[in-house]
Amino acid sequence: METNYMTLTRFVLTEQKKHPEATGILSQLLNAILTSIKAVSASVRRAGLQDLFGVAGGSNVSGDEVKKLDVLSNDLFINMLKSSFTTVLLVSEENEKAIEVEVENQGKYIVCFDPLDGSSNIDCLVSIGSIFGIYRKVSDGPPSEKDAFQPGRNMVAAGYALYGSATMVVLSTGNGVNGFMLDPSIGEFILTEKNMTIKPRGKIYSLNEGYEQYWDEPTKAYVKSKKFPKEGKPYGARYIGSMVADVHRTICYGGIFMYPATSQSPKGKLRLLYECNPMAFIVEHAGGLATNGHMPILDIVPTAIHQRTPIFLGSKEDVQEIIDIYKNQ
Ligand code: P6P
Repeated sequence: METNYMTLTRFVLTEQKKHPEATGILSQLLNAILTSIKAVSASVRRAGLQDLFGVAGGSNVSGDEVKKLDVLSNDLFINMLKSSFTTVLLVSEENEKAIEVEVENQGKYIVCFDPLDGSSNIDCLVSIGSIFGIYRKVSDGPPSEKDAFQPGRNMVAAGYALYGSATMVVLSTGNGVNGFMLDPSIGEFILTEKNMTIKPRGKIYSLNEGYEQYWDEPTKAYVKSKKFPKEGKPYGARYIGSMVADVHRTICYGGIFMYPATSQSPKGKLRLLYECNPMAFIVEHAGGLATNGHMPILDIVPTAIHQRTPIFLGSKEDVQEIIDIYKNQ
């Protein structure tokens, strides 16, 4: 039996000790997020037995059907974040408006999150996930959604939970990327993937091929070059249709994940604040790149909390290729 666990909590506290000015509030906030993730994980794993599948009725701002697990996950994140006394504003995919935390509960952090991403995959047991990004409030006075209009590069931390064959949290507080596997026997996330890095080039491209007729020209040219390379073997194609699973595979194996602009969705489908920014933060800190084709995702200044962006992320050399195609178009 292990007697010296490197739990996520201990890891974050150890990191915090390196910064004398740290107040420990971020650790308190991350613990609230971890508690939400543990509860979501438990619910995801018993959904079928507890009749949590199925449509809860209504739809969220993305127009997706809202499933019971979505609602439960969103309530968990909101309640745990508000009651951690560390947050002042919350932006959730499930809530049309930003949530201003009650004055008596306010702290200094803003959290943008997708409590359960990939929900269309819930009923067929494909891996789904939670995604979050954390900022400091930089303005004076009462909070408003404008406090969330910060470029992703301002984030102090970002992470995702993957509810797959195991439950894993991948986290960056700005100093590398680390992976923690949930050990259900002790209810703790244990460090299992230290200093995760993306190889400079992979052999996999990932996007929804069904929309080929709608892709913009750079995406068409890039994908064609992966299928019919001038030399060497073609890349393999992998697409799960659950962003957290597709991005996690890209970090682990290398290659590129894409959700480009299409004629049907000129801004792409994925949301900047709580899907693309956190994933871009993690991928960059793992040595990869994340772009909208023209500029780094993390440099985009938001103007709306649910705005979408095209995204290409993954291995540096793979992503640079499509950046160059956009540059030369
Ligand atoms: P499409 C899932 O609904 C999601 O929001 C992301 O997790 C995923 O990457 C994307 O949409 C899949 O979209 O259009 O390929 O089904």
